[in-house]
Amino acid sequence: MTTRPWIIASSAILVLGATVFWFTRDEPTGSQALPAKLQCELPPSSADAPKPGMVWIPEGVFDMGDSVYPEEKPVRNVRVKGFWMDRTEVTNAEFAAFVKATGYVTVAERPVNPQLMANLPEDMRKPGAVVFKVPAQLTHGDDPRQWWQYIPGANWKQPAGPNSSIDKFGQFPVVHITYEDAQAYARWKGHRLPTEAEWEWAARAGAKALPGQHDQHDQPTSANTWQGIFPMANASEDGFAGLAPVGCYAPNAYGLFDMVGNVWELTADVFVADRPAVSNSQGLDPDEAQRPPIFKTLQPNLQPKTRVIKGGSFLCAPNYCMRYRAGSRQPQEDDLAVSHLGFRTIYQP
Ligand SMILES: [Ca+2]
Ligand SMILES: [Ca+2]
Repeated sequence: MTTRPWIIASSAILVLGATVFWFTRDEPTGSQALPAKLQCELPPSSADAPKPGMVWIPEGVFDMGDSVYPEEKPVRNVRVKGFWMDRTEVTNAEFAAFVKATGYVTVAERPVNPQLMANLPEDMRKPGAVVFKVPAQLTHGDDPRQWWQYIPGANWKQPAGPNSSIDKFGQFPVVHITYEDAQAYARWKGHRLPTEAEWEWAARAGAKALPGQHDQHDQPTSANTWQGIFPMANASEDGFAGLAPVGCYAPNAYGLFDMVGNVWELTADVFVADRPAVSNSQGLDPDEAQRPPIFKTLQPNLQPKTRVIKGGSFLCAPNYCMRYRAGSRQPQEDDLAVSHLGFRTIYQP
């Protein structure tokens, strides 16, 4: 039984600062159109990969962090050891195989415990998830409740609610996955979630120093983001208004697809807004990638409430959420299922 400690989703969503859009049988725009593609062709998997679809991320040292939003600072020098990483976001087909093999039930499918959240609105006491919909109009400023809706019955199998389906979307990234769900999948695979440092190093793909000053022109041209004024005008110049199948855009230099854009990706790290610099006297922290995912300062029985998510989503636009970068980060409630969030795993022999 989940507790949903995110209080009336709106506050959580406000923190998210970005949002989701999803194809449904009854598309948010009223259209019945399917996405431009249902699958994109991936190159052959590397012959030396221990498991199909993973690529090697070599060890290295880099300047982690960025300077666009306060939570990305301070930039600091970090060392990461090598690991294998899923070259794509985990897909619906992959997650379905896990559920079929284990009978796993995701957090968004489980009953909510109303005793722990007495102030929850009635419909939020039903299992469900938060789904992005393009608002018909904006009448309440930038209140994100205008484009996010809690939909009872929404979950990974029916991402927009009971009238939606993933029947044709096996190669799309799975969404409405919480930290617990992602951990369960990773354990089943014999993998784990990346730390923030591992994820960011992999996304940089060997670029050790930060790029220069950021501005709106940094929006990537080969990634699934939002072109236009969020949340009303989406020009879809990248080919997709909503989610894209995995692997439709050029991979980075390590062979990783969609690290930036498409879905945000969960990491193992607890989100700390005022994280300390981790440099030692040599200017780097050799243990950054080896730190346990849960900070040692937490009380044994205190469950962390938020994790770091990385890379931005198809909802990130220049006017809202310029987080289509390796160094961007946001907090994500542990038991909040949302339609712009997925994950990928790593394997360290
Ligand atoms: Ca797009
Ligand atoms: Ca992504």
